[in-house]
Amino acid sequence: MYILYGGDFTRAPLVQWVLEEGKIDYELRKIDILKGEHRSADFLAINPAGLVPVLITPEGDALYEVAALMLYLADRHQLKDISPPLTDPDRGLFLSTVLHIAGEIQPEMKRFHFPHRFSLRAEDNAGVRDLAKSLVLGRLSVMDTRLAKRGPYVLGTRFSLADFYLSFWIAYLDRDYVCNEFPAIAKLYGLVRSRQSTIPYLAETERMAEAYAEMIKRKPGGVIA
Ligand SMILES: N[C@@H](CCC(=O)N[C@@H](CS)C(=O)NCC(=O)O)C(=O)O
Repeated sequence: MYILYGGDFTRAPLVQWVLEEGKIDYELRKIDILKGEHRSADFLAINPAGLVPVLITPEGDALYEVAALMLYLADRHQLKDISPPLTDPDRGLFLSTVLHIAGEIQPEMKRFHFPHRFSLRAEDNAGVRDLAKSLVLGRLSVMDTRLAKRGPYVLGTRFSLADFYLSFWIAYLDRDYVCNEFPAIAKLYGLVRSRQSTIPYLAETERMAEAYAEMIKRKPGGVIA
């Protein structure tokens, strides 16, 4: 049995969705990052990096990095419907996209949501946020061009967890703007949003994103220190 440490305003739903897709037994333990529970001694004993999500494997290893958790579960449980297996020709494009989201989009999303951590002066927060957003939009523009040629999903006609991963961050950025600017991404988002298994997750992510945007407006100096 797995244990997933997650909670509201985190990327843990990405892992939870993979667990559900695979009908894998797990227990969800909620960490309230708004209350700083990810910095409590109890949680730091589990993940000294103080980051959520964390997946405890049946063997007792504590794993983190959301992309690694999704790939690990998909490989270990052979979830071929959402992840091309090791020798599948689509594996390259799949990994390239998943790692691009992890390495190039997620860090900018961190700046977008926590601009105060990347600016020396409070008056620069808005600029850090805007710059992070424009860098993500640049990445999405490249993705949009590729999807327009070979879509509607990242792997053409084949849905995979890469599509859900991308949609999750679009929901957390500014989905109306993104969907207006980028028609191929809008099509992908619409398709993912209409899948039975992803509807509740994306609808909840949209609600979380809206709630977080409101909190940032009220606390521009940082929702979480
Ligand atoms: N690279 C890590 C980053 C994890 C991460 O930043 N998680 C957020 C929640 S989505 C977090 O723990 N934030 C608390 C903080 O940064 O203080 C991953 O992708 O899993």
